[in-house]
Amino acid sequence: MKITPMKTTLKFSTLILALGLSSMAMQAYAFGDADSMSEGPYTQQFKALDTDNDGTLTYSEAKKDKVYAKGIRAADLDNDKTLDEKEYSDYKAKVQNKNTKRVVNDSVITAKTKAELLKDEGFKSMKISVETHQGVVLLSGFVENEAQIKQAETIAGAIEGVKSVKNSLVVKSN
Ligand SMILES: [Ca+2]
Ligand SMILES: [Ca+2]
Repeated sequence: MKITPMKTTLKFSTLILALGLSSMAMQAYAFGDADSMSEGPYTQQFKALDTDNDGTLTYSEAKKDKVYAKGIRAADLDNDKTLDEKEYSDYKAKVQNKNTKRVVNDSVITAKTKAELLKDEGFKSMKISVETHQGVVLLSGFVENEAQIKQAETIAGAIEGVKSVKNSLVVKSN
């Protein structure tokens, strides 16, 4: 007869303990969720733009980020006039990849142009500076004669990815 109430008390306190633990676990989960679990690389930026905090960006919200001022229709894949976080971050990643590629291409163009110029005996002793920005190659420095100026420009213009050549080469005056 004495055992039953003890058991009940034990069960009751176990239940309280279990409830306490599970609510602590839920709180920990909730904190974890807010801090890191759903965070992508663009989550903070997305939240900053979402001024009414409804989880989507209207065109006017998104356009505060200049990346979307031009490309908003391309970003809005389901064409519902708002960007959800996935649409936002996919487009952002795409644009940033493109930018990274462009920078790589510029340095590849510079390296290839220098290599091609060095293959030519006439340019080996010249100090020709090559710079590339967004596919535009700038040649500068001193060469021996007018023909070399043209030749360097032709060589640079033939490199893959070159949009145009700005030729600032000059003939040595001595
Ligand atoms: Ca919004
Ligand atoms: Ca959309």
